[in-house]
Amino acid sequence: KLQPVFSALEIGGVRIGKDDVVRDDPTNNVPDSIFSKLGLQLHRRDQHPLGILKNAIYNYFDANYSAKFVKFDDLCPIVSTKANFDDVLVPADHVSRSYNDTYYIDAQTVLRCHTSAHQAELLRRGNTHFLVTGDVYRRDSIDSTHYPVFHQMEGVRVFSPNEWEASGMDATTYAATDLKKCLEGLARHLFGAVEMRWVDTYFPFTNPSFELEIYFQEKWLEVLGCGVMEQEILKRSGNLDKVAWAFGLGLERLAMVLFQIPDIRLFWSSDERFTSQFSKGQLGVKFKAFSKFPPCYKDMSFWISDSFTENNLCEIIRAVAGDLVEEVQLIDNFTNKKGMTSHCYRIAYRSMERSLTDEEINQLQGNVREEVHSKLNVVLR
Ligand code: FA5
Ligand code: MG
Repeated sequence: KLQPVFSALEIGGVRIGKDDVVRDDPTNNVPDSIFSKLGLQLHRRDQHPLGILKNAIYNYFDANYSAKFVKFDDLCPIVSTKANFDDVLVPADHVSRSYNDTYYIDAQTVLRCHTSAHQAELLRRGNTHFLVTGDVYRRDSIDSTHYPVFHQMEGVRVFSPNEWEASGMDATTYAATDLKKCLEGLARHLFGAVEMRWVDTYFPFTNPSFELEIYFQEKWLEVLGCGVMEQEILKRSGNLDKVAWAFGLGLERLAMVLFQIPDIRLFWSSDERFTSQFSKGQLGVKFKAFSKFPPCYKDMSFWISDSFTENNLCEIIRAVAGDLVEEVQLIDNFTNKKGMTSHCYRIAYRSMERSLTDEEINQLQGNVREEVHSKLNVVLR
C-alpha cells in the first residue's frame, strides 16, 4: 500500500488529519476514497513516473531559460474558494464551483481543482517565473484518462515592457508566441517527434486561451491548458504594466504518452510489476503491460430524476468498486411520452493486477445497484 510521503495537511495551520477533521460539516462532500489520497504526493517520488516527469520538465526549464523558474511542489492542496476561484476570476455562477464538480471541505474551503489556485498568491509575493506541481481533485467521469485525483504543473512567466517592445509585437501576441514556443519545445524535449495540435478554448483567467492535444491510443488527448493571463490578475497582484503567460499541464496525461501507460489507475498501483519498471531519471522507458485481463461489462438502466448527475453516479461506483472500475459510459438515453427519462450506463470492470471472478463482479454490480438505488433517487429498471 502507498504510504503518505509526509503530512502536507498541517501546512498553513490547516489540520485535517483523519482524527481531527471537521469532516462532519454538512457541506463536506469528500468521500473516504479521496480523503485517503491526501498527502500521498506521487509527484514527489523520484522513482514514480510522475516524479520522473516532473524532474524532466524542471530540467527543460533549467536548460532553456536564463531566468530561473522558482519551483513549488508541496503547497497544501486544501485551499480557500477565494484562491481556487475568485483570485483567478472564475465567475460566481461557473459550473466548476458546484458541489457536483468540486470537493468541498466546508463552504469556504476546497480541495484545489487546479494548480491555478496558487497563481495570484505567488504573484502577490513577487514571483515572476514559477512552476507549481501538486495533486488536484475533481468530481469527474470515469475512463482510462480521467481520475478524481490527478496532478498538474502550473507555469507562469511575467514579462516587462522592454521585453516585448523590442520585438515590434504587441504585448499579447508576444506572450502568446513565447508561450507556444515554450510548450512546443517542452513536448519535443519529452517526446521527440509526436503528433500534436493546438485548439482554441476558453478559461476565465486567460485570453487568448489554448489547449494542446497529442495523438495517443487512436484519439486526440488533451494534455494541457494555457494562455495569456488576464490583465486583471496581474493588476491585482501589483504587476500593473506587465504581461504574462500561464499554463496548466496534466501530468498523468503527459506521462501516459511518455511511458505508454494505457490506464490512469496504474499511477496508484503499488504492484511491483508496475513500480519496478521505472527508475529515477529514466525517461526512455516504455511500460510493458504485465497483464491483459479481459474487461467485464455490466449494464444498468434507470429512470433519472431532476437532481441526477453523472458525477454523482461515478462517485458511487468508485466508492463501491474502487480501482476495479475502468469506465462508465452512457450507452442509451431516451424520454418516454410521459416525459420520464431513462439512462443506460455500461460499467466496465477490470483489475490491472489480476483476473476477477464472476462472483466478485456480480457482487460488485449488486452493491453498485443497491447504492445507486438508495443514494441517487432514481428508479432502477
Ligand atoms: C485547468 O485546470 C486550467 N487551470 C489550466 C490552465 C492553467 C489554463 C493556466 C490556463 C492557464 P483543465 O481543466 O483543462 O484546465 O485541466 C488541465 C489539464 O488537466 C487537462 O488538459 C488534462 O490534461 C488534465 N486533466 C483534467 N481533468 C483530468 C482528470 N479528471 N484526470 C486526469 N487529468 C485531467
Ligand atoms: Mg480542459
